[in-house]
Amino acid sequence: MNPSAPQPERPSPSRRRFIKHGIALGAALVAGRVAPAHAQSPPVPDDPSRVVGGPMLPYGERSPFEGALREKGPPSMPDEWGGNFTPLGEMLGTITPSDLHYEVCRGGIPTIDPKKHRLLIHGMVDRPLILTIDEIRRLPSTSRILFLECAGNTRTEWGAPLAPSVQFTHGLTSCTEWTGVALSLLLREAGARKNASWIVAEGADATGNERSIPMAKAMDDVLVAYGQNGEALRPGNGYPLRLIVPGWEGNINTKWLRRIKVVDSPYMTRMESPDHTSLMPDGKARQFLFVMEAKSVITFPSGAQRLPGPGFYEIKGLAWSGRGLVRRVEISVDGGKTWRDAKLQAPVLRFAHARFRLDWRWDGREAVLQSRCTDETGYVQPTLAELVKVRGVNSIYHNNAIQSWKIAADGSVHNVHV
Ligand SMILES: Nc1nc2c(c(=O)[nH]1)N[C@H]1C(S)=C(S)[C@@H](COP(=O)(O)O)O[C@H]1N2
Ligand SMILES: [Mo]
Repeated sequence: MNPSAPQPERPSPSRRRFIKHGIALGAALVAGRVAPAHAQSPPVPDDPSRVVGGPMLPYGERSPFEGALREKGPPSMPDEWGGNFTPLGEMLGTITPSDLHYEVCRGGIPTIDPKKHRLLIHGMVDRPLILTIDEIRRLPSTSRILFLECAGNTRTEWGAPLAPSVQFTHGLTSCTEWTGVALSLLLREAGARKNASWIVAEGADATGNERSIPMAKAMDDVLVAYGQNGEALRPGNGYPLRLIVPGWEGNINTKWLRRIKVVDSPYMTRMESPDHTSLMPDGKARQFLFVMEAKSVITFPSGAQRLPGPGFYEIKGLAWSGRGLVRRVEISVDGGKTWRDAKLQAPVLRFAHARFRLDWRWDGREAVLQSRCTDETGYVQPTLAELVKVRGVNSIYHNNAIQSWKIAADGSVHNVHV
């Protein structure tokens, strides 16, 4: 379109949308009026089109103006709670860039030469296998976009609100495309025996991170992954080989995978006894929780962010379920009294982060924002009070409660429990 030509009177599709929703686009531009396109001239002083730019790089880097970083957590969070949290408040779509994927590396990040690395499959099998990375990559492979979530995600929030931002309340989940070989193919190749009912996976790092996995899941959709977002796994995420167990707690996704033993009972390893058990109010502990239940969180506006003033905002967030599809996300701006359906961005994928959005006009008064997710099984994300009623406050793991963000009159956003 010729920018100097008179603009047609008909409103643009986006303008029509705002009118339909009763929100004038002008209200969104809280910083002041913007001249129509035909009255603007290109900014001159910094115009990068007038100077020769830098070189093209063999391996890219982001703009020096971008600064989103993983972080290990504020001083209010004990160090041993571990983890390098994804800055969820700064993530834009559904895919987490590999370099910002959260990390939990309990024994540090090992340096593994893929030429020397082997995967051993043994135990109750007819043909024990020792495979190189090259041999695994030669096998029929598949790619899937899947979320990963540490069972300890949101563990700060059982009592008083502890974490200041969505990075630290929810940043132990990320979503990337994983590429690998179906574990079922390797188990068939090894000739896993009929009476074998579990496998035990072991990593090559200092912790080993041994975990028992029921054979039914191992034969269903587990991946032995070597790829992440189109290239090899990042070292912190398991290079050169890891398990990806769709929808199940992060810990069972053994990184730096070196051994799979086919067995007939769970091995009660340290990581599944006592760790990754949840202490219930009656003094008993739940074990082998596995599935990450439906959960959602508003990433904008969220804790530690600030709204510059009243006006239009798009509420944005992420929802996921370890039981498959997210069906519905509702949003409340009055602390849970009334709810409106958010738009779910297509395509919504099984076991992946779904991006939800809702147009909103902030009137400048105090507001409490919440999101509530329903998955394909009909399960509805609980309030914290509902969760605590059943689980008490000593569960540590698997806190999927509704998160509340309070917007103060000055536009500052705070983590609150209502
Ligand atoms: N070998 C090994 N596997 C491991 C871990 C580990 O420390 N060592 N951490 C586990 C935990 S607790 C989680 S939440 C996930 C995290 O995967 P990520 O670091 O790729 O996000 O890996 C799991 N697999
Ligand atoms: Mo974890």
